[in-house]
Amino acid sequence: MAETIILDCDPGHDDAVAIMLAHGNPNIDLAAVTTVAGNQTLDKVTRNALAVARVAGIVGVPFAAGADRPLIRNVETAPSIHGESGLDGPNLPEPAFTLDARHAVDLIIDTVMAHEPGTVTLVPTGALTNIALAVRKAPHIVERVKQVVLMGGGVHVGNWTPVAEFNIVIDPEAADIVFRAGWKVVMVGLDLTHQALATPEVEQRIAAIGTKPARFVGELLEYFKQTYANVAGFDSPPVHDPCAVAYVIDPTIVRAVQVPIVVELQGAHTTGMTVADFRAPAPATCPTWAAMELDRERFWALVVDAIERIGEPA
Ligand SMILES: [Ca+2]
Repeated sequence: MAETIILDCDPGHDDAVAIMLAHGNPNIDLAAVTTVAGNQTLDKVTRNALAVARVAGIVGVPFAAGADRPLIRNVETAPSIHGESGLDGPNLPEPAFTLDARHAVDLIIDTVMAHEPGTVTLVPTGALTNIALAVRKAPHIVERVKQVVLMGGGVHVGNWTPVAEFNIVIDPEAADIVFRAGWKVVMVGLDLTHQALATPEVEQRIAAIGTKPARFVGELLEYFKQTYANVAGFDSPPVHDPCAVAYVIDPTIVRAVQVPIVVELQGAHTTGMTVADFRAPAPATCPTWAAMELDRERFWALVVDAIERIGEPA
């Protein structure tokens, strides 16, 4: 049985790989792709999502644009990591189809309600603005969604500030709504995604596939490698977002621990921190989980397999 997901993203180099993993893996039914301002402006990340769809040969999946800014705060983008386009590196093809007419929030709600209860997983890999707005507009989706598997946050490390991760800190109020909604939330944060490094060996395996989509991913990773080296001193870039998709495909690839998590909204130095309480075992009713450890080999095998299955579209 394939797992049905809605991918809410801000492509974004690692988002592009997440889209390809979701599309290429036979155990994922990609029901919708929605976009949110984050790595770049909404117009840019939406255009990028459609470009990736063309490269990967995605047809028949609705794509919709969502929030162009956080709930309260000003727009903050990440050109230092993702470039001026949000997806610098490869040539981006013109979109092959047009956006769904609905706002992303409505597409998310409609898609959840059109499926059986407990069958749709939300996979946000950007700011949580659209998901928070969906919770406010249609609170009944909370009990209908199977789980939220999000890339964001972290327990022991930040990236945009010393203690906060980009997706959370650019819209912490939205993250707070999502973490406190009551549904199961799996936080695939930096503790885990910093283990998903696109090493030279990984780059070689992707290059060896030899298709256009593989070359596209290779060019993305090459650009991402340079910016991560310049900005953060990484030898190889962490490919965050597909880790959340991989968890949905096979949860045994990720070791996740049940732990209460809250989002800091007031701190002078800690706004956007995801505060995990490890003082005692989590109560059985605790809805939040933190991903801690990645089976690197099986993760990259999934990514390589998905790109191989996509074949030669574009
Ligand atoms: Ca992202």
